[in-house]
Amino acid sequence: MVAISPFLSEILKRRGIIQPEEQIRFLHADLSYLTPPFLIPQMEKACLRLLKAVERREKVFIYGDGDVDGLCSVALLWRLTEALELPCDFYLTHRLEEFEIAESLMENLASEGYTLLLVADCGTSSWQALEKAASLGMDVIILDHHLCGRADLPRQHIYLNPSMCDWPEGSRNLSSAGISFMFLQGMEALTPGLREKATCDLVELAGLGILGDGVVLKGDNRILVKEGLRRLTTTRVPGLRYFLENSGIAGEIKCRDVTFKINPRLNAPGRFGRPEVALKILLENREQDLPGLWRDIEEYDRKRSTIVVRAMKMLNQEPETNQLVVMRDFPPGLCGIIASRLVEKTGRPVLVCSRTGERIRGSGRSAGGFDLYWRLWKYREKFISFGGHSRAIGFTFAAECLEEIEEIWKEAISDFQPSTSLLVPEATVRLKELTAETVAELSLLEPCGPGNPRPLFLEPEVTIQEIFFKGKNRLQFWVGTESSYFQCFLEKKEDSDKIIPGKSVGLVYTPRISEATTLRKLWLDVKMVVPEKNKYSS
Ligand SMILES: [Mn+2]
Repeated sequence: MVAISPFLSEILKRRGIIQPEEQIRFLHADLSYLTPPFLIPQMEKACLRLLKAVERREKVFIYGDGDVDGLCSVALLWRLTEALELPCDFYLTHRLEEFEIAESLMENLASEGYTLLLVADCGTSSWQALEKAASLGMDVIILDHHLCGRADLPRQHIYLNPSMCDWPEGSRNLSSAGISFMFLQGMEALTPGLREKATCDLVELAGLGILGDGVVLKGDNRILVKEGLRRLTTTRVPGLRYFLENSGIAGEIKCRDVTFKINPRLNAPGRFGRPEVALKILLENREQDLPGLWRDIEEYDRKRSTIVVRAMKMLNQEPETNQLVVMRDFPPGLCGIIASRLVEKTGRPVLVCSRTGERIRGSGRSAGGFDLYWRLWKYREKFISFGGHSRAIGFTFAAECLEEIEEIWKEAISDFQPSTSLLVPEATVRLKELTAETVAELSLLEPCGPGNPRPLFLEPEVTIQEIFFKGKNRLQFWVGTESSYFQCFLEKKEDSDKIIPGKSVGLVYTPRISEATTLRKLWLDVKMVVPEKNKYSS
């Protein structure tokens, strides 16, 4: 195993990864370091139940959410049932129309002879449907990470949900696609020959789902994303291969390729109530059908992009008010995107809604450590539907309740303190201490994301040499130390007038190695310009 430099070791220690063996494990973990599936509560029971279905040739139904995490979960479960040769069908929830699983669906499924349901990325809060299923003699395995809020869920079902009981440390933040992958691993351990049917090769689907939900990239999540990205380049999922070839992704695949190029496209059809289009491309094995599916996805994605750009333009002209936005007849599936954009802009929790007739549907996104779900949970009776988790919620309420909801929201966010923690550098690192080797080694921290951020350092005093590019949103300049020069990128418009050649400033920055040329050059992504040392500390 490669030794870790003192520089990187210090970074890990500050992040709470202290022992040398812990550090090596963190940096070099592969699938063999995942939590063993049967340490997860109820996992063995869930696997044995599915095995029983195989023995009895039961009809199995898969029900899942239509976002990337849900789609990837369903794709994993579908390929599993296929490999097990189980008769199976699926349904994706159209989040425009329904929030909870309909009780009537349970009746239909029972009358069609289904005896086992696999529910992914939803279902924990659908207690009425779960009770109905139990009363009809159907078993349900729920693979979900959403919060429950009830202690009296029907006991005959199997709940694979880290928010409901004590899961091993590394597995606690798994999204549903991660939980589904663990389920596959469990099934493989109990089913001779299953691994050879290539179900274990689907870690890339787990990785996409985890990135789609923005859960913390620690423990099993980080391992699944890291391995998923690595294996994506050689994926055996034909639709994903087609995706990569057509979305301009080449070379080593990074989190941002998934976050900006793959996942938005997979999410797009679902935002207009057609998530099955995206699922089809993940399940399709016939190469000749892929171009048509891809064209459909691209069309939904363009439509999404046009509507979002137009809405943001409109909202940017409005004065910032109480962070509750109501638009008329806006596609409800796009409210979440608008909310996320507003959170990025304002740093505050936001609710974005669409009013159609007498109903208002919407999505909320949180900021800082604000627990959106629990803050509004006590008012859930005011909503027709309400669900989600600490960082994101979805809801519907009657238009006549708008004023009341506005009051509730105002009250809920009244003590919110916007956090600036994103821009607090984790250490002072002088530019003269940086070498291409140490910066290259930082890439071992990847994949970075929530819970495992890219390193952010402070250079307290450096002289600006020259500005060499000034664009609308971007400024590029040189800074110099006694021994070397660094090329800097600044993306924060407000800071651009602080960049004056000859002036000394402090920089909050993330170093990286240039990927554009074969020459290994050190670049700095400058996140903030601060007054130089003396003025900064006074
Ligand atoms: Mn999810």
